[in-house]
Amino acid sequence: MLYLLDYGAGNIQSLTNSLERLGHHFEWVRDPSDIDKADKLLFPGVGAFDTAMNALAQEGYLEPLRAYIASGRPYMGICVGMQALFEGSDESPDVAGLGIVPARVKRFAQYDATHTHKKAVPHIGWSRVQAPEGDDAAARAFGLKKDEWYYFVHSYRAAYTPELAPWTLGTTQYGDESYVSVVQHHNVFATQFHPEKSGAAGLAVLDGWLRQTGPLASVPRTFVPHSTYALPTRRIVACLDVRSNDQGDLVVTKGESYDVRERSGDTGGEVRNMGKPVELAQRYYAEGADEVAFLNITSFRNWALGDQPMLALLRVAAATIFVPLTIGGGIRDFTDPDGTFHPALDVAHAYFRAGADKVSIGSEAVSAVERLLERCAALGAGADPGAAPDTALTNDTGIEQISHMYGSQAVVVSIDPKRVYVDEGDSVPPAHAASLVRGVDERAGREGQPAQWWYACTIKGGRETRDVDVVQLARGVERLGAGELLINSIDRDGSNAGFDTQLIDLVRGAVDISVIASSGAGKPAHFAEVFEPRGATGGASIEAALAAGIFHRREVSIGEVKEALAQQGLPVRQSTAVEPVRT
Ligand code: 1PR
Repeated sequence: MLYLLDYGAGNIQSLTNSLERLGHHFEWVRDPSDIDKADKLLFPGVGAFDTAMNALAQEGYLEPLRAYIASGRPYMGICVGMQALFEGSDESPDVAGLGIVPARVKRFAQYDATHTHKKAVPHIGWSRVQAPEGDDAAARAFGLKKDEWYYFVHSYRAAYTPELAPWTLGTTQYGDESYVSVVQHHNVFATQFHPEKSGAAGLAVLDGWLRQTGPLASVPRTFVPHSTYALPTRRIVACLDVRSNDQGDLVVTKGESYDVRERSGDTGGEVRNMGKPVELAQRYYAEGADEVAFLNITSFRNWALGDQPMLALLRVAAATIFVPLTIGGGIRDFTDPDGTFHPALDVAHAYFRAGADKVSIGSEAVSAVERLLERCAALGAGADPGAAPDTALTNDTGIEQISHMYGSQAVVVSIDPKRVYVDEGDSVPPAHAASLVRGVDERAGREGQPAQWWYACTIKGGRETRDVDVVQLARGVERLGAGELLINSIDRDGSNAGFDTQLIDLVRGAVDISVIASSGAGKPAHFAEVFEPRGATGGASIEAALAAGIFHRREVSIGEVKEALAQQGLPVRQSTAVEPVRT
């Protein structure tokens, strides 16, 4: 019998969905004594290292887990479930790991050894796994393929060293760092990547491990250093803006500058209906989307958890889509009319339990940075929330609480900026000078003229503009613990005119975390353009680009976008893997 170890944090729904899809039955470990009943044990760790290890200790699982592994029965760990095998992690220096693999896990470096290339940390994306020389047979036995891409989300890694060679079945390169991405030694198998989120290629790995019936012939593994510089693929995200239409049905809609009502014709005035959310998302998964995002665009009106159809939609989508799912809208603290307080963490928790891998926070992030700026001012710390002192962090925001519980990679902040033009005679508010750019005017009647503007952040789907600029917001939420930024543009939304590269470059240059460009994609060349590293960003590229309208209207396919990027020499995920047949 296969047992799953759930310590109560993190999204394990995706994994259970994968196992069900593959037809493998499992039981939950509910008590330390269950561990001894297992013939196979799977530990899908998600979140922070200390959260996982402390939970294992508190529940009394540590010793039974060590005894289980020592007994020679098969163990598979995923992500933190792999890192738990090590002696410890710099993520929580005072917390010990299981001590089975003789090394420590350390944080990725932001720069390469020569300090010329900068990479985002966390590492979020699809990368390859290389099997050690001469050990291809073992890799194949576990369903691993060297020309496939697997989905990673982590800030900490075990560096690939000669001491770890006997433990290493796969290595992955992030920038100039080569790390252990698959551990395999006797009965222990573990992946740093998420097989349950790696499409058909990942399901093949899960299935491969589950189908192992005995120990593999052991091949001596020698250390082969890697010297290439490699980044993950550029990700293409399909986005579905979801809301109820005037008939009360949940539909995918699409706006122009956030106005989602039809402007003319028989349906003039109605909410634009682009299709059914789950069906569209399944189509994008089949067409090769690297990620799917659902944004509940009217949830600012009510409490998100009052919106049960959104949760139902997410559950159904997660049961059939095996790439990362992000859900946004309404993730904020809320007080019921009866006075009951619900923290944003509760909303996130419900979304993770329903199958989300990341949550996206919009309006609440602006309020969080406004409060951070107030605390910085009170402490005399200036107007850059990215440089806020520790004493300004009070752990009372959803961003901080969710990222502590689930890891920063699970927290995306969705920014809805709007250009504020600074015409001759006007001056830029000094606090927003960092977000000032110069370029050509796009306002009706002034197109093409030289202009300057800054980017103000908005809330409630662009309905209210706040006195926080995009650089302050980006740096503030990074300081609070967000792992990724989704940069929309109200000016470009639905325009097909291309991404606002000045906006994207501004943000890329201001933060070290992963950046997703959004709004305005009209043709494949727009993606190639936004991924181009430019001087303004210190030579760094962004990690992902998102589109909605062109995909919904079938004007451009995800395959065409990836083809254009591949022609440009950029790595993209083009999988040939076939889902394993259900048993
Ligand atoms: O503020 O935490 O409740 O989150 C609300 C979320 O809903 C935010 O992420 C916000 O961006 C989003 N949202 C709110 N109103 C709208 C609207 O359109 N009326 N959608 C909205 C934002 C932007 C993208 C869009 C891209 C690409 N939509 O989702 O898909 O612009 O479009 P394109 O490729 O067609 O140009 P909270």
